[in-house]
Amino acid sequence: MRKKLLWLSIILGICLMAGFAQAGGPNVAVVLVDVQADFTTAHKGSLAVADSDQPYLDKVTQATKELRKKGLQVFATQDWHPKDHMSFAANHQGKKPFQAIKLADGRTQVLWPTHCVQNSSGSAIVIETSLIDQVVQKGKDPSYDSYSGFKDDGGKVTELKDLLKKQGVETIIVYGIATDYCVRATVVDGLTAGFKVVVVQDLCRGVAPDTSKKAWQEMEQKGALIWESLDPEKVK
Ligand code: VGL
Ligand code: ZN
Repeated sequence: MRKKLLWLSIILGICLMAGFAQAGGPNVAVVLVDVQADFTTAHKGSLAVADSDQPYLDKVTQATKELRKKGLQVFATQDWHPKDHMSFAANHQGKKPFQAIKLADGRTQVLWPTHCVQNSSGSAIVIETSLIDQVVQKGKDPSYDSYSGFKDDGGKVTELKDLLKKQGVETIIVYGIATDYCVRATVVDGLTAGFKVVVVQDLCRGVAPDTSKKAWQEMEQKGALIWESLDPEKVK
């Protein structure tokens, strides 16, 4: 009798350990970052990042379908700027896109081409919207940029953390655009908020190789798990 109990606990232990190596169950959700027309070459976006062609979008769609099949909820962030947003170079006399400026409070702000203007075609999410359970919009305040899906640079939070916590989510699987800006910031804030974070490398695209490389290092160093590609088998 004792021996049976011992074997049972050993088997249970092995199952638990195998479980820890995976991400899965109802406590796992997808956070899809800014897969929007303006960030993709597929849609001739104003701020299109490299390799964001239709095959990339198809790969994101396929991965998202597989994760939904596993029962995961899909949350999508959407960059959603007013026309007079401070991150647009066009709103700063004599400044050019991709130039960095110093703000009055000493922070650095990269200026961008006008992108993801609220209700414009460029702001549209470009994978089937039926794959998405909830959209979280960000960057709505003209005075602050918001790379993170969780909060803007002024510290104002979005509803993302509460939505995830309310669903009992403990682990988020993150992918999208751009690796070095919105993916990086969302991953870092997700970790700070106490989520276990997995980032899927080949489902992300970055603005520039050097900043993307740094972003991967930072995300890993801060505790994110980097998966080179999505293996649905690793997700229960
Ligand atoms: C993003 C630059 C400006 C992003 C958003 O989605 O990474 N990058 N706004
Ligand atoms: Zn933006």
